[in-house]
Amino acid sequence: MVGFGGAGCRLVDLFLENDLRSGTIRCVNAIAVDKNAESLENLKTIPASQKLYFHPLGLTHQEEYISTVVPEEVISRLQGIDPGDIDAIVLCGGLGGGLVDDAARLVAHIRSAMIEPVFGLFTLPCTAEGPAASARAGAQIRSLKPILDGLILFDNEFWYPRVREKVELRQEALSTQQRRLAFQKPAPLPDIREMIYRELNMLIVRRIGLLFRAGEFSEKSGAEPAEVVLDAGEVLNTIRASGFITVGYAVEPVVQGGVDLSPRALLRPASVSVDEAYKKASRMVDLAKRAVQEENSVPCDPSSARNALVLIAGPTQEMSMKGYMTIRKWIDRTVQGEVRAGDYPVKSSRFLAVVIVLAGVETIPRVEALYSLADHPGSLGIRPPQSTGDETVIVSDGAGETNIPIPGSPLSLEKE
Ligand SMILES: Nc1nc2c(ncn2[C@@H]2O[C@H](COP(=O)(O)OP(=O)(O)OP(=O)(O)O)[C@@H](O)[C@H]2O)c(=O)[nH]1
Ligand SMILES: [Mg+2]
Repeated sequence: MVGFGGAGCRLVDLFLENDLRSGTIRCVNAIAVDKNAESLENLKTIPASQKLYFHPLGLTHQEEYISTVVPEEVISRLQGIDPGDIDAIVLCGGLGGGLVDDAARLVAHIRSAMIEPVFGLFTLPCTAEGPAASARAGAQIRSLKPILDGLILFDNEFWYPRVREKVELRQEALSTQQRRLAFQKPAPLPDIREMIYRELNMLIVRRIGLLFRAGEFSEKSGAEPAEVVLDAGEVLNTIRASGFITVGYAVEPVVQGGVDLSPRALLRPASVSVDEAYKKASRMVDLAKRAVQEENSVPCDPSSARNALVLIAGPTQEMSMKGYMTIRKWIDRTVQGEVRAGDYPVKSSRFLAVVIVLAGVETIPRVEALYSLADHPGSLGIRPPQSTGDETVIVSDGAGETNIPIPGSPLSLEKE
């Protein structure tokens, strides 16, 4: 994974942290690219050798940002990884931010140097960040979508209100606790913006990290065997369709141990266990519906998707074959192309999760709104792009001079 800018770097750092914590098999290699030294410094998990700092040129406004990122440096890090270990390269970033333009530029370089598929994982900005950020995001999607093997989107705007409520409650609880311990010097409360970003990032990592691991586990031994195996190749083939990729994820706690061996349970008539089987099946179906309809990374109409991938994760005894078949049938009828499905048994888990990836989604209402801002910048007081994207600037990076193109879509607002 290659993170660009504040959002992208925080995301890949969390992906790596999650990967290191989740067991013995490593699925993620992370590289962070930024022009903000402090932001890079704050990353906790990515080793210093994988943090690439590119000096900004000292310009103040977003629209004047001129890239100094040297693609060859990123590529040499990627080429340092054993090629057999790379299933795909995933570029991460926050749409609307400056560094995403560098991600787009890097793709062409990767294509000429490497053969692995290149995916994007990008966040959509909140409306409150202003029309300029939205317009920039729209223009960036337009430039990224055609050059990637797949573009996974996560809508900050959709998830922000839910996360904010949770974070505010936690903040409130913390300050109440501090008031109670009034005799102690209060520790500074964590920054609410940072907490919200961290929560949003956790939502992203939980969804997508599971997919990475499902593919890896079935290939390499050591895990509980899956009933229906998904491998990394299958995951990639399904999501490698033109159009966008969304990832729905719903989770529910389950009773650990699963089987109830109490005397009362053993004396129960057989119809009770039929009832339990029904409950397990309908719990899985409900989770699947929630994943698509309420907890998708970006809301969209599932029938506009080309392919889909269904993954059930959790303790095997909490899964239901009937539930699995029902979900499969529903998704089969909903999408137009291929559906792949599998399970990822995690014996020790206290949760059952359903992940539904929709790929090749052609229209997403939120993206259409961003496009229309990018296409009609004049109506919002946004200056139209002044650069054709073909211009270059010569930058000296110590090792010599590099010819660097000026970002292609420098939309700017008179007043942000
Ligand atoms: N989910 C999530 N979104 C973020 C995070 N940080 C920023 N964003 C979003 O991403 C957009 C781009 O922000 P950054 O990634 O900080 O921007 P940048 O690429 O570093 O570019 P500059 O603005 O030039 O510093 C913001 O407008 C937010 O919408 C994060 O940690 N998580
Ligand atoms: Mg930044």
